[in-house]
Amino acid sequence: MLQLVNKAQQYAEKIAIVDGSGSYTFQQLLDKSQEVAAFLLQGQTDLKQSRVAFMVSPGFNYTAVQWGIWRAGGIAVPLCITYPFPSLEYVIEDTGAEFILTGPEYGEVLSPYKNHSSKKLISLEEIKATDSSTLPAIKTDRGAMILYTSGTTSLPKGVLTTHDNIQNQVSTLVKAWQWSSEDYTLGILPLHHVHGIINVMSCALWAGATIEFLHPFSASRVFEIFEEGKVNVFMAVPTIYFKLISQFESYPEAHRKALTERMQRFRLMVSGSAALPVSVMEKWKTISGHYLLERYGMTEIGMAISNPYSGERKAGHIGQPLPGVEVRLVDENNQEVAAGEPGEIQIKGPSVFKEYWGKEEATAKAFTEDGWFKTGDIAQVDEGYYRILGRDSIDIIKSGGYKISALEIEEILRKYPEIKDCGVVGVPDEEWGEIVVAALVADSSLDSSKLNAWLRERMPAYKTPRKYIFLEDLPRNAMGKVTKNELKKLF
Ligand code: MLC
Ligand code: AMP
Repeated sequence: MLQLVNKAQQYAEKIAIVDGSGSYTFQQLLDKSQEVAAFLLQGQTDLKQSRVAFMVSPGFNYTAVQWGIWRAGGIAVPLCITYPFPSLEYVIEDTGAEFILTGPEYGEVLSPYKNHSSKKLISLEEIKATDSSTLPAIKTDRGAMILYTSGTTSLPKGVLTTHDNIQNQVSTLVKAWQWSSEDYTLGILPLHHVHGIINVMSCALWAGATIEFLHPFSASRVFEIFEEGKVNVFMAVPTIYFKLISQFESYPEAHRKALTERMQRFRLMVSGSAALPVSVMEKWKTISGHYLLERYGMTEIGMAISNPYSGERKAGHIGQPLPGVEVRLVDENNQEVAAGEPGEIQIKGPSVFKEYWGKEEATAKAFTEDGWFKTGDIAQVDEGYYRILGRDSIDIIKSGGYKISALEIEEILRKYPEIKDCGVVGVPDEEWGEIVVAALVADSSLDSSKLNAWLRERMPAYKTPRKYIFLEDLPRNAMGKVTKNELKKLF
């Protein structure tokens, strides 16, 4: 990803980042990331792909730390800033991170790592300008980043991408969506997933554009920033568009009119990470004048399929393969399906990740023998435009744009003393896409608010079940396997 750093020199005096603490030029980003890199190296010549976990709020410091890790030769492992300790510990231990960098507000949650025998917990405040050491030359086939994704196994998997992978993911989008140094975007998405890191932050910086971070997300603040008149590119998940629509509808007419006029001047508005309901798309068109550009991607592949920047965008469709991305639809035997028939999306190309960190078997299972990555998403092509029909696993839930594993939640629920058995599913929800719900076989003494409090110490809010039902037994098939489709109907 070092091309990103090199490109920054071209825009040295331009504003790269705006956050709650001020505005920062590309030169300041280069200087601060150099400082972070020199501090991490401590006299070594290269971190040699050591994992560096970091828990930093979206903003200038986040980016400087990420670039600093890359420039020192490390692998960047961004931690979700809303995770409770057990979820952070899983990522830190699974990656074998040697360094953990933390913003001052996260020192407390990470304090169990203070004075650790093999991991260095470093507060950002400790990083001071050192006599800069020479930074290593880094081959772009080396590992750059590990992002965690939930899947069909109970434990999340670390997705390792190389600098080459990320460079391809970013440069493809910059070209396809015509990013330029004139652009100004708003960063509201979490920075431990590709949507926020690649599509918004890295594309903006690659093009020499400015990114303003807003954290935490607030629909009214988004509109206030829009009103300032600088933003011209905006990307979000469908849940955010839903929340913005509700906010917009609460304003008096004159305010709505002024906002609409402002948004009509934007260059581009994009939706992705989950299916965009046609109703949301249509309402947004009325409000903003924009026909949202919907695209499809995944942590393992970056963006793969997109509606066109110029040309017809089709509601309910994800578009066509991006340049450099090979896409095919196959049946259960990995045979390509006939035109118009549904099949699993499989992907090949330089954007596709290297491996699941430390999980050789899972990596092998994720690819066909001839090297196609199996997404697990089912689609069909209508008049040249791909349309998502569903997923091959009922255990994967998408809520608020986050991918959630039902199995992971069940495993944690089963550890609760009063729960004997459980089944977790996702049920459709207008705002969140799906919400997580759980059927419990439990002692009658179980108090669900106590259970919720217990869960919140073990998983972030977005994974916790929103509804419970209590059953004598879970519905099962003749083999004794829980029939999740039956379970869904019970909600
Ligand atoms: C939070 N809440 C939920 C929820 N998440 N309720 C139901 N389902 C969920 N999933 C509840 C909280 O408990 C809380 O209620 C209230 O909503 C506000 O919580 P919050 O955490 O403050 O939420 P908010 O900041 O409003 O978050 C909403 C959001 C967030 C949409 C901004 O979910 C988000 O940033 N989503 C984006 C995720 C993302 O970037 N995915 C991309 C993955 S990459 P209470 O009652 O407890 O106070 C990928 C590849 C690709 O998918 O193609 O891009
Ligand atoms: P993640 O693993 O969090 O990166 O999520 C990737 C998944 O999000 C994909 O496998 C799809 O199931 C889903 N997804 C992404 N974009 C879209 C979209 N535009 N429409 C429907 N699903 C999407």
